[in-house]
Amino acid sequence: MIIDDFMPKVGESSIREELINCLRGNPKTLPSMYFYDHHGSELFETITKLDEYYPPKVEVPLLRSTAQKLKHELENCDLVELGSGDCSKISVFLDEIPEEIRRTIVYYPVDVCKQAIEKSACNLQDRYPEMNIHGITADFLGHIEKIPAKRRRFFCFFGSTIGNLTEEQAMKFMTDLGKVMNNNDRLLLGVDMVKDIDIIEKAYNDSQGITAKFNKNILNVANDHLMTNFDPEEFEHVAFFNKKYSRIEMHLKAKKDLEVTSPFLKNQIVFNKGETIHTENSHKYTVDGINKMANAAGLSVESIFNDDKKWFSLVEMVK
Ligand code: AVJ
Repeated sequence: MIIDDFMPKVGESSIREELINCLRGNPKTLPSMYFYDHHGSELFETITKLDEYYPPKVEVPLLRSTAQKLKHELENCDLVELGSGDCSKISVFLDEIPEEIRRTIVYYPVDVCKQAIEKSACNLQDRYPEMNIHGITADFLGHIEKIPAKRRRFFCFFGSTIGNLTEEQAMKFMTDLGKVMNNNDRLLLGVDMVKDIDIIEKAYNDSQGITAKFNKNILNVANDHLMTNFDPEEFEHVAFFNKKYSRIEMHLKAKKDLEVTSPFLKNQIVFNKGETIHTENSHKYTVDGINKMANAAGLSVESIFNDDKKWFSLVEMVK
């Protein structure tokens, strides 16, 4: 098992600059990629087990049935999973693949969280001793070219992580991915579909407050990088469906007037009571939107695999 690390480290100025720019913006933002430090990745794992957070409940059975249908496409492939997280999704998928086929696969989990890659690659190696694993810690938006291209590749991008990107970012991501893909490379893309707004909003406002903790934890991550003095408890978790953009937005709302300082900043960051930091978008798609993304990437949609209610789609695209 190999792990390559391409992520910038805590203390690197590129991260500080990005975060400072975001917090100086109007409106203030923080990139959702920064949710996933060690603690944030664990909180997200807890979210995936909540009753209200429906996406994994729908996606997991869909992964099983889809793997059954696509297993022969995986023979002698490099299986590249973008945003592999705890690798729970790919194990559902791989469980359906016969051992003789798994033996011919090299699995490349790609994730921003080094701890997640290390832990999950080890677990996976125990579960599938016959399979080769090569972990990569990278931000797949910036480092897509770091992914080896020696053999035919089967890209997986599950969990509707693509939903975190704005339409413009998603188009750029798909275009970049389309460019690095070779003929006959495949992509299996998980997207959360538009549905009843109540159901969507409940998924991001769970009754146990885990999503609130997850949202607020991004302030601890900012504190780690910027040595700021954010107190997460001085902010309120806000999540709602924005119809215009067909997305859930998560924000952190200042409960009172606040000033935040950092040794890397000349001036404080000032918050008026009620002011928010926009921390995440989670887009919900239509079939139309899916086709637009495929077109942007120069890929053709082979199949769209759905659950009965059409809450979630696994989209198979081929170059
Ligand atoms: C991991 C990006 C798919 O957008 O639903 C869960 C992250 N945010 N609850 C999502 C998340 C709040 C999740 N993704």
